[in-house]
Amino acid sequence: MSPRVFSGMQPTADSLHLGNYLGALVQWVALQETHDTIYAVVDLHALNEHPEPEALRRRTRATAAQFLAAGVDPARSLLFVQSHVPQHAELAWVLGGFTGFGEASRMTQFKDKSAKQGERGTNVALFTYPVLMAADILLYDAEAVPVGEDQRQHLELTRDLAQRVNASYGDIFTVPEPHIIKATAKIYDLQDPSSKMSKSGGPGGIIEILDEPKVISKRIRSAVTDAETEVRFDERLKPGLANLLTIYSALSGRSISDIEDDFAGKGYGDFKGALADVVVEFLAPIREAALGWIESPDKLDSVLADGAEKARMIAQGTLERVYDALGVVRPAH
Ligand code: ATP
Ligand code: LTN
Repeated sequence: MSPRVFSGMQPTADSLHLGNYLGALVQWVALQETHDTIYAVVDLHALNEHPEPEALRRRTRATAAQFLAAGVDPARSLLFVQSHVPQHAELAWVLGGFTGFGEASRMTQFKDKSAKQGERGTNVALFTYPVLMAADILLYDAEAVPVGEDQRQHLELTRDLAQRVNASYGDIFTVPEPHIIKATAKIYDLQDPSSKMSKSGGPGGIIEILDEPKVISKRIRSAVTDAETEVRFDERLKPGLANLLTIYSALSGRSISDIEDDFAGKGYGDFKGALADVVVEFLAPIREAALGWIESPDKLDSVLADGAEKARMIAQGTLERVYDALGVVRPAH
């Protein structure tokens, strides 16, 4: 059997953005060639924000639709919705018993979000979020987890938990490795190139997969750059432009230095115009395919149900291994 991969994304927006796509989804698709791949829409993770029920339903399907449209192939990958496999929540409970309070308190994503939301807006699910993420990964014995740079610390915690359980109870879990591709591990906000492109950022700073072409062009043309005119990759001095060059290179498959050569002697206006064309052309078929899936919810739900059925089998096997090792008595039948 090929080595296993697991990854997930939350259904927290109607559309994924270029950061989600380039940071993770491109790798999800590529890894299908070499790995046994399992991907989930992690809806339980999204519940701590109390989304509108209708929005959560719509976004859960739209997120799966975009995975499929981007090239996740249900004939080669298991694709499912996290809550359809109840073992995720069960294993998360068990792992919670192995997670230090201080350890969880040190997660930067928790620190950032709880600082923003204040004590009253911070719930326990936000705190235990990385433990559920560890359960997602460990249930499938994943060896590699394709994610963006912002998830590195959560993966470190996952590894620590796996090693801790293994040290006490024998060889229970596979210890996963992060699969993070340096060039595209962190795509930045177009309006604020010091923060990552994020669903929770300002609308002007993100490019969504489902955006209309004219919106995409406008966002790229108004992206923040610098006072110079030379198209040159310099992350420190020209972070806005460097981010645009990263996107250009990733979507066109051309090297940064080739692109710099093309625009030698030309200004940022020409460069942004060409980049807008590259992005629009690249995303158009993905958008169309995603809309097709969104318009066929029965077909989509059936793909997700198939995935969940197979995922449950694997997840139950792992959970039984864990319960047996810990001394939890299993039902006789
Ligand atoms: P966002 O910040 O966009 O709301 P999120 O943190 O809620 O994202 P998910 O939707 O659960 O994340 O998963 C997103 C995936 O995309 C993760 O693998 C994450 O590392 C990756 N990702 C998110 N933003 C970026 C970015 N700006 N650059 C690269 N990868 C990213
Ligand atoms: N926490 C991740 C989403 C996520 C995930 C996972 C990623 C939940 N479970 C398991 C990889 C593997 C995020 O990007 N916010």
